[in-house]
Order: sequence, then structure tokens, then C-alpha cells
Amino acid sequence: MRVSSVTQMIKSFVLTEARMDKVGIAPIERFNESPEGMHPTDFLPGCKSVIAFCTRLPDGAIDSTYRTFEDNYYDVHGIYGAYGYVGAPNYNLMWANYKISRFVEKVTGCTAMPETAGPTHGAKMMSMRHCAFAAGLGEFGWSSIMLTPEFGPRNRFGAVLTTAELTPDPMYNGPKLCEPDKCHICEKMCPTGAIPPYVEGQGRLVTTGGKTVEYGQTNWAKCRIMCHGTRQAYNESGGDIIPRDVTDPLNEDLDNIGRYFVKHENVRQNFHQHNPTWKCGNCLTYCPVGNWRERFYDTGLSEVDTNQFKDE
Ligand code: B12
Repeated sequence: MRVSSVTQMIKSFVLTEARMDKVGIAPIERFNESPEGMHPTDFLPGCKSVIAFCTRLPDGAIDSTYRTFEDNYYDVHGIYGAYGYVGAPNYNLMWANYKISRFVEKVTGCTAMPETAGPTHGAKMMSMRHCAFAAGLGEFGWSSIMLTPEFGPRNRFGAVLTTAELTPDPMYNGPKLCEPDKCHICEKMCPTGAIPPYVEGQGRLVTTGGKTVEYGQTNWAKCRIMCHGTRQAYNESGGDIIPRDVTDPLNEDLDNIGRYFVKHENVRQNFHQHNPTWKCGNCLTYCPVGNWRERFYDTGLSEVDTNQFKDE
């Protein structure tokens, strides 16, 4: 059987049997610029192809974020956590990974390693966003979230590494998905200012497969403060998870709190990736890529006037 027909079989398995919403194949050369320890061959020696795929997140689960942050209705926040971020999407990806890796091994006779899907695993992971980018699924947004033309930011990604040489997909070459010079929504909607204001040339440049993208240098310490509900206003216990002696969490102490929290997590959980991360999601929820404005803003689901952020 020709390699391309095996590739086709695998891709159609991903979309039908594994019920993923998008799939692409990246050849190993596209990972030449991976940081040390995060190259596919660090995980699977002899890896030749990375099969990246995504599960589309249900809009209703994502939109529960509006109720939380616009109406202070915290009871609905679990919906985002369960179905929009860590719960169902991770398990969905985990089962897809399992099924796809078994199928790839069956049809190619090569090794296929399911990559970890998120905080359900206790190990270091490859960057799923870079796998998705390298496999041509889409483009990075300024927020550093990976956007697809079909679903905008509302995707979660998974990947299977294999020693099989599969037919690669081209890099994404459609219309530019993020327009950070005009939009500014993610940076303005970020409650802790973790996403920097767009300044041309000040972002992080990433080149893969001959395609270069620039995305914002998100401050992960600040991002975590919201994601993990470390501010009193954003966790249901009503108390600060951050230490009491930090008095000004919104200003100069913010970096210190982030560092403290990361350290604290490391002690508790041994690795920083595995924590409940469902307290925020504004950058993803309000991102207009994928026609958010038409689908949700104009229907009154959200009342935030994001037009005010726009540079025409
Ligand atoms: C830990 C983690 C977090 C941490 C962030 C810590 C951090 N430093 O990244 C916290 C809790 C803050 C977080 C927040 C969110 N996360 Co998160 N997170 C992860 C997780 C589990 C690991 C990411 C990681 O290891 N980061 C470490 C940094 C160093 O890696 P990186 O930014 O991906 O890559 C850097 C380098 O390593 C290097 N690099 C790495 N590999 C390669 C390869 C090549 C070829 C090149 C050139 C470079 C390169 O380039 C980057 C710049 O240095 C991933 C799952 C995964 N395995 O990818 C999800 C993931 C990134 N998160 C995701 C999501 C959805 C979110 C939130 C929206 C959740 C929410 N609250 O609603 C926010 C988004 C915030 C934002 N603006 O991006 C999705 C993103 C989906 C998407 N559409 O892009 C992912 C991919 C999970 C998934 N399975 O889909 N997250």
C-alpha cells in the first residue's frame, strides 16, 4: 500500500472513529527549532511524523464564561471547567490518542506514541500548540492561543507521534486569522494584564516549516493567577489562595504572587502543569476569530462592547 493511502486511512480514522474535528500531519523536520527536551524524538526516538488533531469545544460551555465574568454568576463556572477546558475535552483527547495510536500501529506496523492531553497526566508534555501549528491546523493568535479557520480559538489539541513516514500536510496558508494591530480584545479582556499590548516586533517569533508567526509574550505568572482563581474575587471559597501578606495583587506584587504560586504548586504536585485551570478563559472566550462577534455578541449573550478596543 502506498504511504499516502495509509495516511488517508489514518486521517479519516481520526475524524470518524476517533471523532476529532480536524487533523493534520507534520513531518519531523518542522520541529527543528524545538527547544531542548521538547522535540518529538525526545519522546519517541525515531519519530518521523506527528499527527495533530483537535476537538472543537462546545460554544455553550465556553459562553458560560460570560455569565461568570459579566454577571458574577460563579455557579456556572464549572461548566467551562468541565466541558470547555480540563474535564471532557481532556478525556475526549485521551481516548482519541489511545485509539489513534493503536490504529496507526495496526496499519503501519510502526510505533505510535499517544502524547499527553493535559492535566490528566503527570509528566512533561510537548507543546500541543506547536504540534498543531506544524501540522497546518492553523495559526497562533497574539494571545498565544492556536487558532483554526473553522473554530477560531475554541479548540483543544492532541498529538500522536509515530515512527511511520506519513504524507505531510502543508502549513496553514489561508487568510491571516489574528489581526492584533486592529483587534486588541484578548489583551484588553485579560483580567491580570498577562497578554501584553500589541507592538509590532515585540512579540515572540516562531518559525516552523518555513512559516514565521509572531505572538505576544504572555506573562504566565499573571495568567496563572486568574486561571487558578488565586484572587479572592475569583475563587468560590471567597478567600485568597495567595499568601495574605501580599497586599497588592493587582500591581507590583503580581509577578511575585505568580512565582510563589508556581513554587507552591511544585511542592504540592511535583510538576507545574497539573492543576485545575478553569477560573479564567477570557482570551479564548472573547476572541472574535471564527465569527464570535456575529454568533454571540450580536445575539446579546455578551454585553461587553468589544468594539471599543478596535483600532480601525
Ligand atoms: C501548562 C499549561 C498552561 C499554563 C501556562 C503555562 C505556560 N508556560 O505555558 C496555564 C495554566 C497558565 C495555561 C493557561 C491556558 N491554557 Co493551557 N496549557 C498548558 C499545557 C498543559 C502545557 C503548556 C506548556 O508546557 N507550556 C510551557 C511553554 C514553555 O510551552 P509553549 O508556550 O507551548 O511553547 C514554548 C516553547 O516551549 C517553544 N516551543 C515548544 N515546542 C516548540 C516546537 C517548535 C517547532 C518551536 C519552533 C517552538 C516550540 O515555543 C514556546 C515559546 O517558548 C498545554 C498542553 C500542552 N501540552 O501543550 C495547555 C494548552 C496550551 N492550554 C490551552 C488552553 C485552552 C489554555 C487556556 C485558554 C485555559 C483557560 N484558562 O481557559 C489558557 C490560555 C492562556 C493563553 N493566553 O495562552 C490549550 C490551548 C489550545 C489553543 N487553542 O491554543 C492547550 C494546548 C491544551 C490543549 N490540549 O489544547 N495553560
